[in-house]
Amino acid sequence: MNDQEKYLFDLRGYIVVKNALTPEQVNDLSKHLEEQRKVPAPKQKNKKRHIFGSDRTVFENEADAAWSSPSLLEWGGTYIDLIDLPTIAPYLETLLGGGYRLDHDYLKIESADSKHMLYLHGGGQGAGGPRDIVGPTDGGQCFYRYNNGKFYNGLVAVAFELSDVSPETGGFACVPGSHKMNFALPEDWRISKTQDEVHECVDQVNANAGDAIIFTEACAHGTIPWEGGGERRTIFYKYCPHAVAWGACFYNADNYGELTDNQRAILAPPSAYGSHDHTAAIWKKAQAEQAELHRLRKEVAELRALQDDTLGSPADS
Ligand SMILES: O=C(O)CCC(=O)C(=O)O
Repeated sequence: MNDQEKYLFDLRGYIVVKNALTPEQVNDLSKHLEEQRKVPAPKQKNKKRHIFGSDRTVFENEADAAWSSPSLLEWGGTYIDLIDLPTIAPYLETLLGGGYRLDHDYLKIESADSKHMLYLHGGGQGAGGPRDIVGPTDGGQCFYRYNNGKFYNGLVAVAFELSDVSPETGGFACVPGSHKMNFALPEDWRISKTQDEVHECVDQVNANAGDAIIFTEACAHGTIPWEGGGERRTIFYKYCPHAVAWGACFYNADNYGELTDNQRAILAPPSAYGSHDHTAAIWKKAQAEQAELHRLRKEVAELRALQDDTLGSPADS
């Protein structure tokens, strides 16, 4: 992160990294997304899905594990590479310090039928006000400061764009500089149902396919209401310092195939000690216990099926 980028991030609360992804990576991410869009959500049959990923854990099936909610990482390919992307990692290291962790991920599709309004949220030091999404529960996790030559952020989002977004259509929005605000966001500026209603203090930030917008959650931000044709498809990977957790679930690094040591460390649950040996040993045990639970559940299901075959199911009698 060069001095100009540091200046802009401190000034506005976000920067745009051009061409963070190669065209091949954008294609691979899009291909996996288009495959997943054909699969309806279990509880929303026939409804088009606009959101995927592990943000706000919701159990979709009775057997879902309590530790790791459904995540984009299960889609594999470039979704795994995004955990520790060489074009993004130096920014995260500067903004969050060493040992940072991936807290949650999601993917959002904006189009004429997604009907998202702008809902400004975030805002440092509780400046989002009492009606902010995290306002009433902000225990200090939504922080931003720069001290003694170091950045401190409670949550840093990396928004990877998969489509070009034309300036008048929609996209990421924020109140630049609000990560350092000391006054609550005026309530009647928070929600805009149309672009005409968006207050002039809000910046609309456009980026093309392959670009990444890096922003601090402490900056009041949201999504400009979509007006026009086409689609915006954006992947969000959100990172915390190693001692901080935002989501209610953690990643189980055993669930996503072969990972590098660095990727595994970034998926670790929170701890003041980072990926220190004694913390790693605790999570290793928890992962082994989760694997054992899955094995036992599978065994019980197989025994039940065998019993039904041997005795006949109640429907056969
Ligand atoms: O659409 C966007 O880029 C903003 C998303 C957002 O508000 C969030 O991730 O909290």
